[in-house]
Amino acid sequence: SQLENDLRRAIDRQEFQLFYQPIVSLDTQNLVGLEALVRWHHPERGLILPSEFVPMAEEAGLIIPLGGWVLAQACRQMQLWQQHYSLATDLQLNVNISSRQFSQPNFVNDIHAVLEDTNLPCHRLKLEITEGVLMDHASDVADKLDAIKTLGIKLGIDDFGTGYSSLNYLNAFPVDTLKIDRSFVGRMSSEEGFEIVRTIVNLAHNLHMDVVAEGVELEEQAEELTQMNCEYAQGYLFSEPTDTVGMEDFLLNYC
Ligand code: G
Ligand code: G
Ligand code: MN
Ligand code: NA
Repeated sequence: SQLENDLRRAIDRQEFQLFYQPIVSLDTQNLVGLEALVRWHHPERGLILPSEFVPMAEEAGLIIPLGGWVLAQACRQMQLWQQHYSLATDLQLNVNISSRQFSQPNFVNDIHAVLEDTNLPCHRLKLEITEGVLMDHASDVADKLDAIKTLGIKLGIDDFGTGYSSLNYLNAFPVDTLKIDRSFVGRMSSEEGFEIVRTIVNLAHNLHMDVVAEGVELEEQAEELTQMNCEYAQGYLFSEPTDTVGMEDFLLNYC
């Protein structure tokens, strides 16, 4: 398609941009990390969101170079911010990884090389993968996850609850964090929705994982999540995803 051709050229033409969204501690309200979210500025169509082009980039294999660009760009930006704002705590950098990226034979080495190039310590990076990656029957999934763990890179499961994880898989792999999908957080005002969120938080804690609630928009949700001992939250209540300039304003309030 035309859009796929455009996508093919978009990296060289520098049409991609990263937005960042804060992740905060519910207990202290402190900023603990940032999730990098890619945007495409199409020369004719304007801003295109990843829901429109990431699936296409996966299909065409273009997610490999695009994912490499995202990771390097986000690591560099993180280092600049950490130095410039002399932040008291080391912020975590969350980067989304598609299953096609993960299944590359050199996936772990390539990630490690970017971390070495940019000097971002391994423990500062958290890879957000989806449940589908864990459920992939490829024989090297466990080895890759172990190699990531050995390097000290963190792992989070994105959109948790929307996939088809077997709890056995979840327990077998070295996962640090569950991110509760925002569709569940959005239904917390109903009794069933509330119980589903509480059940996921308890599940994570029983498996020694911490929890990020996504899509937190209301003070009431933040309060209920805090009472459930959910550690972290992300959503419009704290900040929308913003470009680097907007993020710098946000960071100033934390210095
Ligand atoms: O903010 P938003 O519309 O951008 O994000 C929509 C979805 O796109 C998210 O679920 C996220 O997982 C995915 N996404 C955003 N940035 C990236 C990226 O750099 N790589 C991959 N693989 N997915 C991304
Ligand atoms: O699937 P992934 O969680 O990585 O995608 C994040 C997506 O969710 C982005 O598209 C982002 O713009 C969107 N998002 C982030 N915070 C909120 C929120 O509080 N409410 C809603 N409705 N969407 C959000
Ligand atoms: Mn994500
Ligand atoms: Na998500």
